Amino acid sequence: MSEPDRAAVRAALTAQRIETPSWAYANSGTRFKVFAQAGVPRTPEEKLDDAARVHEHTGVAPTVALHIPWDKVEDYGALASYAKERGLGLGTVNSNVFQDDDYKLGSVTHPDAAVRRKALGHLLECVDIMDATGSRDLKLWFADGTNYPGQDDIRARQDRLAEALTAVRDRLGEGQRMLLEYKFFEPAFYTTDVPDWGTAYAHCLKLGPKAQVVVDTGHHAPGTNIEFIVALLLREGKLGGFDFNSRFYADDDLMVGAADPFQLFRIMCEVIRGGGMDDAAGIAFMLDQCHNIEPKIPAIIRSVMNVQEATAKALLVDRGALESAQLSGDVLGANAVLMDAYNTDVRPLLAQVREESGRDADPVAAYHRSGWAQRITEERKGGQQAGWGA
Ligand code: AOS
Ligand code: ZN
Ligand code: ZN
Repeated sequence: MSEPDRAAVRAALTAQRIETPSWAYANSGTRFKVFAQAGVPRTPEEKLDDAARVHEHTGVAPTVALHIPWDKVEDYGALASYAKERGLGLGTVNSNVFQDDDYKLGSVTHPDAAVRRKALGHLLECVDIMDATGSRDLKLWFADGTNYPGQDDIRARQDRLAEALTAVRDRLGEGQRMLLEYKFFEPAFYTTDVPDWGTAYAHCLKLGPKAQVVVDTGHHAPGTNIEFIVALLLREGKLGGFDFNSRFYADDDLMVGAADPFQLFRIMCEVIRGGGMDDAAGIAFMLDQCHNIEPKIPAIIRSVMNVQEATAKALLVDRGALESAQLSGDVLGANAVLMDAYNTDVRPLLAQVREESGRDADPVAAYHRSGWAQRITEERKGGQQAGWGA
C-alpha cells in the first residue's frame, strides 16, 4: 500500500490542460432571454483576449475551442497567429448544422439529399479551417432527430448519418480526429439520431481510429452513471474527450463541478484509472458551458479550478490501498479509500502548484485585482451574442 507520490501529483496537475470554449465568453441565455453583460467580446479576437486572461491566471487553459460560424473570420491562419501572440492555441473546431432553416427536419440525416449535401459541405469546410488553425479535433454535435412517431425512418436516418460521417473521416488529414457527441434529447423530442454513447460508439467503431466519442457531462438522463461510460470508452480506446459542464435538469450548461462535484471526482477517478491523463491517450478536456447570469471570465476561471480540484482529489486516491481492499472484498474499506481522497481539502496543494509556476495561489482574486474587468467594460460596447439562446 503506497500513498500517492506528492511530487508526481503536483507534476500531473501542472501538466493538465483544459480547453475553454469561445462561446462561453460571449453573451448567452435561455430561449426566454439573453441578458447582455458589460465588456463582452465583440469579435473572435476579443474572445481570445479574454481566454488569455484565464490562461494567465490558471496556467492550464492554453487552448480555445472555436465554433463555426460564430467565430467566422476571413483568415484563420491570422487568427491562429493572434492566439499564439497571446500564448494561446486554437483548439477543437465545433461545427454548426443546426441554425439554418434548411435543417428543420435534420442536417446530415435530412430526407432531402440536397440538404444533406449542404450540411456535409459545412463539415468539410470545418476541416479546411482545422488545416488553417492547426486544430486536431472536429467536434460533431447533431441536433438531428424527429418529434413524432412515423415522422421519418429511424434506420434510413442512421444510414444517412453513417454516409456523412464516412465522408468527413475520409477528408481528415494526418493527426486530425472527429469527435462525435451524443445527447439524449433536445431539440428533437421523439428520436435523436445520436442519443447515447452506444450509438456514437457504434458509428465510431466502424469509422476507425480517427473517430472518437466525446462525453458531454450534461447530455445524459438523470441518474446515469457517467463514470461507467467513461471507464468503458477508455477501455475500448474510444474516448476522445469531454464537454464539461453541470446539470440539474437537462442540458443546463452550468459551471462544471457546481451541481455535483462528487460526480466530477468519480469521472476523473476513471480517467486516471484508464490512463486518460497521459498525452498518448489524447483525451481533450474541454468546457462546454454558458454563463448567463454570472460574470463570465471569473466563472470560467472558477470552472477550470473545479476541474483541477476534482483531478487533484482523484490523483490522491491511494490506488494500492484501494486495490487491496477490492481484492479482499473489503466493501467499506474500498469505499473509504475513495471517500478519504474526495474529502481531502486540495486547495493548499493547488495553491502550491500555482505558486511553483509563478502564479497567484488564488486565480479569481488575481483576476479581480488585474483591472481587466474594468478595462473591457470601458472599452467594449455592444458585446457579441454567442449564437443561440435568443
Ligand atoms: C449541444 O448541446 C452540445 O453540447 C454542443 O457541444 C455545443 O454546446 C454546441 O454545439 C456549441 O458549440
Ligand atoms: Zn457539448
Ligand atoms: Zn449540450
